[in-house]
Amino acid sequence: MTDLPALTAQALEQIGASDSLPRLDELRVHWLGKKGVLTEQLKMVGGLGAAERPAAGARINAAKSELQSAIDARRATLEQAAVAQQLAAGRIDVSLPGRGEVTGGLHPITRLRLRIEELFRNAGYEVADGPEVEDEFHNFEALNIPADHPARAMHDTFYLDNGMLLRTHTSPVQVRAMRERKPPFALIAPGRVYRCDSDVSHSPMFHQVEGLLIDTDVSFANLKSVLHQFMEALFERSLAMRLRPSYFPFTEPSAEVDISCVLCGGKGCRVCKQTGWLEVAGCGMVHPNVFRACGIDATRYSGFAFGFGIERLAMLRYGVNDLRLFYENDLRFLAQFARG
Ligand code: 2NM
Repeated sequence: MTDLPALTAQALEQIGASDSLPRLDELRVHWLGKKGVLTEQLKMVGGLGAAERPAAGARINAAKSELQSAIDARRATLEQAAVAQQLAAGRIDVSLPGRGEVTGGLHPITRLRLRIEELFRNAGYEVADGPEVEDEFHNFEALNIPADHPARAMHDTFYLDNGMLLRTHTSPVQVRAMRERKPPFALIAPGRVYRCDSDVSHSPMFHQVEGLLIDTDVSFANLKSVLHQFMEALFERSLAMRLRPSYFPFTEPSAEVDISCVLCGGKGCRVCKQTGWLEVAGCGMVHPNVFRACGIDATRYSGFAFGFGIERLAMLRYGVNDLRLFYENDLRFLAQFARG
């Protein structure tokens, strides 16, 4: 028989030096497997004399269990090391600085709308809204624009299959307010409006703010004063303002509102086409026919109304020279309005 202590010592050394679980399993098969070294030794015991057999068998079995214990211990060590390595690989250093989050921002049109709403709220106006899908009565009829009126064609209306339409202005919000409330009241109606019109300076959808104030003894001078104060508050500077006679079916008299050019101060530039003036709104005294359609006593009450486009004012306020930038949602453009 081979020198059992020497074999055992060799096996223990190999087991202690094994550096992986597959390698350890190879060793187990080699030493303890069905055809392993110690199993072969055990088979040879049968060839010994009867006196030697029990002691020889016992020695080999003791050696086998010593190797099995060594393998089990080594396996535990290797498995622990593997877990430790996995944990180390997945370790997160919580003391590292974060990646930082990019904060979003409000769209410039939204920002300007909120500012306009704030200015009018501070002046005692309510902010009202209403449906964008409207009927002919609220968008036209009640506003003194009958079916055969040329102003209907002027409005380039989007009609829907069910006889409804996309509102061409936010005036239907004021119509609903007049029919639901009792004067005196003052409100603005900001929102999206739609016109079948599209080129470099017209979008089929744009944003409007319209205002309406009704009380006894409301005058054209009141209208001019409110608009002038609003324009100066919006642009944060002294401005000249003038009213030019105009025509709207829903107001009489009606006027266009010009302010002195905010880019050149009135000297004349490309934006104001060398006139020194910018047209920024339309306005007028509510037409008696509108009052009648909305159930308001035109002999007792008078009111003024005005309307302007938010995009136009945003272009002037933020120095944007192309309307389309507001609709493309290019982050390089939008990010410039993210804060402040
Ligand atoms: C404008 C110009 C002039 C206007 C009139 C009304 C209503 F419903 F009260 F009659 N709302 N808005 C109005 C008047 C709008 O926009 C250029």
